[in-house]
Amino acid sequence: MAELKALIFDVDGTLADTERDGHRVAFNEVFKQEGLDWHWDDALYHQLLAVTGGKERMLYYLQKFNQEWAFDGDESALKQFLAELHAKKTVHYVKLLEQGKIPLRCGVRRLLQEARDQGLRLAIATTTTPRNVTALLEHTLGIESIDWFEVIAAGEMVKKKKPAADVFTLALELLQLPASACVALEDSVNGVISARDAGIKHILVTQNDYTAGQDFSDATLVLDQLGDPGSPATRLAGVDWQGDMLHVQDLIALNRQVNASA
Ligand code: XBP
Ligand code: MG
Repeated sequence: MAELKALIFDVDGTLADTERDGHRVAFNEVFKQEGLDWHWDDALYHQLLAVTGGKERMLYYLQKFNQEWAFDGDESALKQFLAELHAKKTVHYVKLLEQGKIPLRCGVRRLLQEARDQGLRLAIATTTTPRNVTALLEHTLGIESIDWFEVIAAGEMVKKKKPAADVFTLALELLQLPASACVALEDSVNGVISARDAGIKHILVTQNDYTAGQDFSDATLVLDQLGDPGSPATRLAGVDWQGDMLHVQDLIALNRQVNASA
């Protein structure tokens, strides 16, 4: 039976609540800067999150929520326009991170430290732009933390973004580990599907405001957060779990349980 060897983290919504005060704000800033009358309020953004990836999300917005907007060009010109807009959005987003506007979620720093202390390997499987990941790590945990993660698998490195399995499959390949030796840490149903379809059976969800109510029936355990001293985690669904904080020892025990029942 494969013992737990690595933790594979999603970024947006899992390591940090990056969407509402990060990506959404950066999108709106770039729309304004470029003279577009598009504005994504919180309710609209919640709906737009159905589609992962910033470029794909803008296209979805135009197709579903802003069909009146006219673009003078064919589909490939539109995609080029959105790609340029997206590159500018990344600049705004990284600025927000540099200003320290986006902290890590409760318990993330603690769990990463525990994992490192216990010799577990760390990886990332994310949809977001690699620059966004390194900037988040640098401005929360310090620049050296980028090297804590042996693997950073990102949406742009694969054919299909989440919910497709590609990015988790790539993370497993780069780690050279079987799925049974890894836990995926996610916040959304798209991420759970991606991990599941990559063959990962051990999936821990820490849900957030945007993902509450999604179908997490494929997750092993669903919590509201990882928990820290004075900020306990609450179990919401999945296997039995008791405690105030999710520890590496819990993940090791859960991995055995998941593999034994597979
Ligand atoms: C995250 C995303 C990302 C961000 C924006 O999904 O969907 O698209 O919203 O990042 P997940 P980019 O957490 O499932 O990986 O604008 O760089 O694409
Ligand atoms: Mg996420």
